Amino acid sequence: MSDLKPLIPEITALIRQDTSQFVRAAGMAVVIMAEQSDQSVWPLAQADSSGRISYLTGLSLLPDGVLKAAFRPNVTALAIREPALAYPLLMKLSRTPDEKVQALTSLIESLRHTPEGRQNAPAFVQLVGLAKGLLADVPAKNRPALLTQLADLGTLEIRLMAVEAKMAFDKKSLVVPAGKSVVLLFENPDLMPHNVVIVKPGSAQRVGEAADAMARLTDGFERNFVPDSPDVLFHTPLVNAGQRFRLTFKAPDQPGQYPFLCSFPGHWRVMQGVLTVEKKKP
Ligand SMILES: [Cu+2]
Repeated sequence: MSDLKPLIPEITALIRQDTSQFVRAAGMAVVIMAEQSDQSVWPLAQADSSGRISYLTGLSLLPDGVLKAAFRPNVTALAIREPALAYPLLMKLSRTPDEKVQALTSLIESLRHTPEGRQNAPAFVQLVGLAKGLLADVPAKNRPALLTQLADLGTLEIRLMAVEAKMAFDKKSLVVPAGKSVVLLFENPDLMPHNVVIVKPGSAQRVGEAADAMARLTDGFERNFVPDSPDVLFHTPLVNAGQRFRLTFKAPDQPGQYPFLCSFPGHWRVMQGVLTVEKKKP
């Protein structure tokens, strides 16, 4: 490798001039191998997007080994600006399962912190796909939690529980921004079944009474005691003792006070609360 050393100035000049990404990347790989270090090319990697891309591509061309793994901190540093290239490389440079989990977790974290307005952009969607692909590289025991985080990207998770032997929800009030994707995780540790029915503003009593009337129907239970009514916006099925249900919905665009109630006949009179839909922040 030391035979390459005299060529380094020439190759470095070539990297600076050549507009072909691949030639620049290959040049960087050669220089890194010759120097057993990235000291000459790291400044180029910090200069601009093209430099970052060439550097990351150059690293990926290096034969696997200790040398390559040494650049993990630099790849981490570039990950925010070049996630599509950096994260797969970071996974390859990770030598332990923990490092792999850490790399994928930080990718998912950065996706979670992407402003909502940019979450429909093709680059974002592509990164979500990339993250799903990288799941195969982490230990199986870590996958379910990471997959849930990925599935919930861009969504707000709120939790609601039935209170044991109290005929009540643990919260009287829930707040979500208008138009937001929401996951309502409803847990029922009580001994009897309950559900959550979110209704139009001012319609709690109307829906509650219609639900009570379903007690006389032979199929009321199968229908979860949820009235067939335009007042009902979103609902879980009846959730049995010790069970939980994830209700996914898009919050109404119209801000307001949306009652939520358990529509099991009789329950709604005490078992209810209000979902406040807040005006979206500009
Ligand atoms: Cu109930």
